[in-house]
Amino acid sequence: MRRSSTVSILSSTQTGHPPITVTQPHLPPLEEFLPYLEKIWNSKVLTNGGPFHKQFESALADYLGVPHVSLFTNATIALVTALQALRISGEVITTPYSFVATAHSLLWNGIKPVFVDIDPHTYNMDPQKIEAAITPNTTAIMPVHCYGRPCDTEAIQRIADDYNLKIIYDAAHAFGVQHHGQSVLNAGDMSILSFHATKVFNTFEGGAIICQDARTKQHIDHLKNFGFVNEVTVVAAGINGKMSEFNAALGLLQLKHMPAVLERRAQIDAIYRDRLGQVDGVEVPQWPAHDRLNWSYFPIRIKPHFGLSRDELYEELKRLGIAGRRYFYPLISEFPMYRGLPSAQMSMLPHATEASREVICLPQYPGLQDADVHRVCDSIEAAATQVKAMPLAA
Ligand code: T4K
Repeated sequence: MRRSSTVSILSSTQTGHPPITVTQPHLPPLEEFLPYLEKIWNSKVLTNGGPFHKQFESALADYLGVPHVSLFTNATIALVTALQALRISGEVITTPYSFVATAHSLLWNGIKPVFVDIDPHTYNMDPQKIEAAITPNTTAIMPVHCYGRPCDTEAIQRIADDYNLKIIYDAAHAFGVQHHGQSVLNAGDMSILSFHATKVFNTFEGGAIICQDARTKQHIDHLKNFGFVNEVTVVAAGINGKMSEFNAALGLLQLKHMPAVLERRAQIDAIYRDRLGQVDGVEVPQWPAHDRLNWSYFPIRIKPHFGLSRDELYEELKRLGIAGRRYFYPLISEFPMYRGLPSAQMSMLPHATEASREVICLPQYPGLQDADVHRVCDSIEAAATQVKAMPLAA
């Protein structure tokens, strides 16, 4: 039985607190970046594989523990290019519980996405659902390490080996994540990172493809530069996916700040977990103990006995000046360009559908103060307490 109305608490202007956004980019002190800018201004090398691009590529490979990195202008163009590099066609098995760029990269290559359901606890593609979705047209699997939590890479690799399929991981959320002691970015044939402003590690806009051999990297590097090999030779119908010197210089500097950024994110995660783990009807994420995570998101699940629906809580927090985000609602499979696909039917995707109706990601970024985190927790607790004190509707 439902309560008679939703709670109505004070708005953020009434509470006198500044609004809290779901995320905020980490930026190094401006004075630390100025010497990098001076070098760019003096050299006038702005793009096309300049010195910062080279340095950042190599520093990033070391930092991440991967053999080869190709920098890109963003993750979406990197996903599109990775599919080109591996000459993927036909059908690709993927998840509906992600940002639209995952599936859009398939459509941009004329590939048919085939959605399979997620594991309700990890939010990642359920490997047990993959085999049944394979047809003679299947050429690859595109899983997502959702919220930075590693997929079951071993199970996915076994299936790919059995059916001779490629694996391209959308690792947009998985910067720096380690699975069983090594970079999760080394799983599969390629992994794609995003350095967008809203990500754990940002270069304003940016992205990268991680691959395992030098020849493949060279091919990717040709593809991201229109297919040019030299001044007069074009070997493929490539695209312009290059990262500029500005973004590469910023990335180089941002790497130095990553230990502090990750430490702060872990602290915020611990406060949320401690406080909200006690709230009836709220499920906090159970991160795997054997993996090193990046605490990129804090997704909580609002169960029916919380008293408010996820959307009611989302609106209530918004009124209080706290921006949670419903990543990932709607599902990719609900958008008009996908919903006609047989694999997009909700009855085939019960766990993804339920998660998209119950999950809200709470503010999580290194600039968030402890008091802000407690304010978010207080607001969630107060909403639950107040709604439970209300009379039941007849
Ligand atoms: N694959 C996956 C699994 C992805 O999640 C993404 C991107 C991609 C691929 C594609 O990567 P890129 O091609 O973008 O490299 C954001 C991002 O735009 C998007 O990059 C991200 N996933 C997605 C999950 O989230 P919104 O709609 O949340 O962005 P927005 O503009 O509403 O920003 C959220 C909050 O962040 C703002 O309220 C304030 C703060 N913010 C944002 C920006 C852009 C800032 O403080 N400064 C900023 O510059 O999409």
